[in-house]
Amino acid sequence: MKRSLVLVLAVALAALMAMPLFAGGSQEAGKKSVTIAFMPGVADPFYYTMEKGIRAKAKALGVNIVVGDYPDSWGPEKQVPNLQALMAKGGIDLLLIAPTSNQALVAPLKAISDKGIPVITVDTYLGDGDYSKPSAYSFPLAYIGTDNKLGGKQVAEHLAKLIGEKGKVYVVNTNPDASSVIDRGNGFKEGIAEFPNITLVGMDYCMDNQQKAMELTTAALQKNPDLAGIFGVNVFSAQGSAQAVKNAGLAGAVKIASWDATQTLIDALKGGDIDLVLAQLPGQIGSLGVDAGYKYLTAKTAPQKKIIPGFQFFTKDNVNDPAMQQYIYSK
Ligand code: T6T
Repeated sequence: MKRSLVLVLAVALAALMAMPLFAGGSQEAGKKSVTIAFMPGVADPFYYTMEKGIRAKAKALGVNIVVGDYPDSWGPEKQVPNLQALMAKGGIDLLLIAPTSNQALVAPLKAISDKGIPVITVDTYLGDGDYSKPSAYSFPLAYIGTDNKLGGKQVAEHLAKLIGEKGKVYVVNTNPDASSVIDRGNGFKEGIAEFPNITLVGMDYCMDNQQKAMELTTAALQKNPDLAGIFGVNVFSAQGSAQAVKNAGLAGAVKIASWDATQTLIDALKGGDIDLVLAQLPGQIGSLGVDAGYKYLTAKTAPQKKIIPGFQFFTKDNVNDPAMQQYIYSK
């Protein structure tokens, strides 16, 4: 080979090495820089903890993260404008979102997906959550979240034991179109149906408002003075129902099963005001979301359509165990 040709090749190679794809910096050689957006459902400790998991995984992988403004109440009317403001920032390669309605978020998310930005739903899903069959809502790459139906069923079994497998129970749900809480309610109904001496006297919707949850529970207690147990399906419904039971002077007498391991609910469990807390794994859900998104963007590896992390139960017997403390949501 002529010396001049060798020189040209050497210069070309040096130029190639200087290109961003091959550059060192914060990215490992050969890895593309990607940006993943996160749109939470509402401002609460569950999603704050999920964001922590997202950020930790992103740091490990060298992924950029942008987070939408946390809606101050639950529902598409608050979430969709925040989502649109988030996407308007531009430069987003993939979206992680907890849709606050299994119907109303289909069109806004389809529009994002159609623009070439893949969507993964975390915590909640669209439609019936089966993204593997053709449908108007099957475009997300995956659903990553708790098996809420299984959790609801197990909560029913725990609550049944707590009330001696007999008496009246009542459920404070949040919204009739959010997949997570629909499944919790259905799982609970299924679980409680296994106990012939237990009657489910009602399931009401507080629209994820703690004050409303308190009022609904107060009314249920007035209607059913012999109520034996209550299931509060998430942070605000459980905190509101615990407040109502306490105000009625029935703390400890009416058993309360709750969902979501906020510090407030853990303290209520320690104080004897409630009896059971189901802890989801929001940090893990977030971390798995980033991992799946990153692999899809950088290696075109499609994630499984459903990725289901587990959950844990806090009871008065294990609430102080050192090994359980990691499951308490942060902030
Ligand atoms: O229970 C979580 C979440 O799983 C649900 O979808 C909505 O409510 C929470 O964020 C708790 O407030």
